[in-house]
Amino acid sequence: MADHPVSVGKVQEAESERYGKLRSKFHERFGHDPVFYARAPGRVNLIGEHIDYCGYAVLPMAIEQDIVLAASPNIDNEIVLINMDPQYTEFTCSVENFTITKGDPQWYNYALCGVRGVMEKVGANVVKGFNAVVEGRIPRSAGLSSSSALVCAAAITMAHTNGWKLSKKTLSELCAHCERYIGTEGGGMDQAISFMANHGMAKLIEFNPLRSVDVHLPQGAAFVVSNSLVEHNKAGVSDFNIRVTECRLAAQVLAKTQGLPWREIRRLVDVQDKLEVSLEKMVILVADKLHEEPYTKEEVCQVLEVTEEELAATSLNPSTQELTSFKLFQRATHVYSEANRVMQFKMVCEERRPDALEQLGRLMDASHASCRDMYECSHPDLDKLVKLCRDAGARGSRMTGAGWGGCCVSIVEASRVMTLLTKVRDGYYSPDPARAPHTKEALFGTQPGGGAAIYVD
Ligand code: ADP
Ligand code: NG1
Ligand code: MG
Repeated sequence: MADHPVSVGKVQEAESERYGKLRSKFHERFGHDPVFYARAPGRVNLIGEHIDYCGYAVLPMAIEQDIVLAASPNIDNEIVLINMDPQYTEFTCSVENFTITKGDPQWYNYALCGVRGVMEKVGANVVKGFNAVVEGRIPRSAGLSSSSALVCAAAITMAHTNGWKLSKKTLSELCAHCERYIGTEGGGMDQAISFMANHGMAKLIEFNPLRSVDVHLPQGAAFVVSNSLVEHNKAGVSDFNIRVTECRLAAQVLAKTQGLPWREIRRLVDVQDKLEVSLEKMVILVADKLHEEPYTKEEVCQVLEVTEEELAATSLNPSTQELTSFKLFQRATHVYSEANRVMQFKMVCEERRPDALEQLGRLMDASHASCRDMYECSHPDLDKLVKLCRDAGARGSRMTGAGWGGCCVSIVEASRVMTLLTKVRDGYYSPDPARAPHTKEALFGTQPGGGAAIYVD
């Protein structure tokens, strides 16, 4: 499946009203109907947070909410992007000559990342541009991957415009690579699930080489997403890249303590691969070799026997050059223990044990605690929401996505979804006039959805 190109099908009956509105908007702006629609879904990560960029497997599922581009090739060699949401201004550039400014998370830059990624992959000299109307239904900056959905939808728009047939695997890899042009050093989970998702199935996504395995969730399990409504724009602030850097330094310092050639080590998985020991042993090794006190830059340089200039070149990224303090023990403990929880989650799903929901819930709770305490990527409102979901009957609850705000995902018996939704609505949204109007988009039950596709009328 992963090696197939994205499917091309007819606009589905249930979607005809939404696509009809997109068609009208397109017609109004460009004077003719769109030729096709490119759709890419968001995702909810069930478990495996902040470990994809350390080389470890993650376990997300696609959600129904998506980004759709209504598009047609144009003859002006331009990319013209308009958005159904008036807060996003129209953007036009030449397809042959455009720049993406790092650290400038203007909405159209995400689309340009996808366009650039496909062009680089194909390396064609003559390319066609496109006109597009964009409509997104994924809550933004909330950990459900609206950014990657936009990158992926734009990438397949560019590929379809030019008749380039690329496999889902190639698209996943190139989109993971090109979304980094926005300045964040993400790991590739979001783009992979957006392309590789199948209806009704979560996926274990593994990296190097990229591959995905279906995970059948237990009968009667349902998932509820609730948005804390605290927005965290990942490309606009440096928390995310700071964590990526801390993980790289933790891997290099740990490698040095083990007499490994640390300059060859980029990710925490590299240390485990070289030592050939279990994840449990890696957690013990971290506790033994790294200290809880944050490392200063001087100490890291001392351990690695490098100057600050060398450290900047080998281990830091542009947004972390000025950092002076690094929590290596905490970040590495989170990553190795979280990677272990992902494998346990998959095993519980495969074993089909009668207490599967309870076990999965426990793993999700432990994941949240680790994100909150060791990785420090939660937010007080998100912690409140996670607790509320647990008290409202969830078997387990955790923050999902990059964090520092955004959504929480809960596992619950399908028969208890309504009760959970009601209690969370009454406890988190209704009492707060700023939250109440957003309840409908912020709080919803979800099932695993399908992956990116092209549609025609
Ligand atoms: P997440 O991927 O968790 O939703 P990010 O901070 O990575 O959060 O990306 C959010 C950014 O993606 C927004 O600030 C915006 O630039 C872009 N984006 C998301 N949805 C849309 C949309 N419907 N239209 C335009 N831009 C969007
Ligand atoms: P979100 O929450 O969608 O911004 C980010 C990264 C993922 C992963 C998660 C944390 C990108 C595009 N996405 O997702 O790769 O690291 O955080 O698990 O950078
Ligand atoms: Mg994102």
